[in-house]
Amino acid sequence: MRIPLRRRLAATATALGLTTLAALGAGTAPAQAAASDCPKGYFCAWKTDDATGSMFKTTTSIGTLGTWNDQFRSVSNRTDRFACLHDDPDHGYDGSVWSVAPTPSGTEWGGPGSNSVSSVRLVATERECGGYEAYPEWSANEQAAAPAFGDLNGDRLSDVLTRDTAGRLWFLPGNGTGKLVGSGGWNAMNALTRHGDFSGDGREDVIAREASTGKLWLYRGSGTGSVGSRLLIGSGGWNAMNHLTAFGDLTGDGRSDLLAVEKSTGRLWLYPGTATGALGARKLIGTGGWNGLNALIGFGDMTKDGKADLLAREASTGKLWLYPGRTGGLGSRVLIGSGWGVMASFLAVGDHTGDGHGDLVAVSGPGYSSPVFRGAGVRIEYDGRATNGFAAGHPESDGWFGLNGTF
Ligand SMILES: [Ca+2]
Ligand SMILES: [Ca+2]
Ligand SMILES: [Ca+2]
Ligand SMILES: [Ca+2]
Repeated sequence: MRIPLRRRLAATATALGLTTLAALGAGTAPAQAAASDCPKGYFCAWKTDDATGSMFKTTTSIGTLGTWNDQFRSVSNRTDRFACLHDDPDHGYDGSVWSVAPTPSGTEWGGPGSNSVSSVRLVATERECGGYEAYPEWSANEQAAAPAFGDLNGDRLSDVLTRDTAGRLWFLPGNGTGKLVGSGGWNAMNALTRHGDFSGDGREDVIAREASTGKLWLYRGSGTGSVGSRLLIGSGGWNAMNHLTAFGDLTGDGRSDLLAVEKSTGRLWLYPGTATGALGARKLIGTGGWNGLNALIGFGDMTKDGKADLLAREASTGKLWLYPGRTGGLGSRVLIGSGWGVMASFLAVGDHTGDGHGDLVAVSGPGYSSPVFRGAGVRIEYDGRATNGFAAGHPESDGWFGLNGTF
């Protein structure tokens, strides 16, 4: 239960609504017998190692603990949020911070056992215990040379959408901030993809697969980074597919199309977008072997022929391949580079550097190492070249950990 945070950012503590000492006193319960006495919805702590005796409890963040300062030895978190236990008062970051995962329906308990906790903060995601926002920082370098791919709000700056572990959706316009565009429930989706316009209004849209039903939903982009009402575009069966990839227009009708790999056969299917926003009859564009590729990236036009292209990573080799778009299908693949196996995910960000070439962002997995950063959660930018492929990557941030999908 004692979880040291991997990363901590000094001097960025965000003071939330802190309760007063008086409220703390009101939350202090009389002597209790067991950890199970911690009520659902509360964070509780005890001065003993076995969760017995006098019990502290709270449903809100608390900046100073009064008589409970430096007293916590065992804790139970029956809220639905992470409890951040700060050695500093007022949720400071000079000392250690522990995060305790939510176990709202359980009676698990454990402890810092440190007699060092001086303030408690309840937050939606573990990242926030470390002083980070729930979303990662995203900076769009330059306006794209042309209105393009990767831009949800039409300002020619590449945007990112990210889902946090609490199931919220954030729009990152590229100035380091995040705007909440989905207040919850997105964890019901087990695939998220965007790129290109499916609804026919010229704005980028989001496609999501509902895990429990295998239904496919189109969330129409509003043009401001948020998504509007959803439209059912697949009535079921989509859990049989892998690597759902909103791609851009492959059929040549100006509407974005969807690619997906059939898990049972390794076939690659093209689902054409139509005038109604629904998907047309699917077309086989890859006869097999696509299960050997463990990342598909709808990249936009790398080859500069006006047709969207696909990048795909080969699982066994870590090689990245370019599959150039042809009208209605894909051409022969071209090797882009090796060593990509260490990356956890990819993000096509359009022309992020303003030179007319599409760029790629990768987020590292645990095996990553560079002179600047190492480990999982490093954002690495790869600038597109005039010819196919990318310049050497440059790591930009190590704050892309503990997320739940960026796309
Ligand atoms: Ca934008
Ligand atoms: Ca649209
Ligand atoms: Ca199309
Ligand atoms: Ca192309």
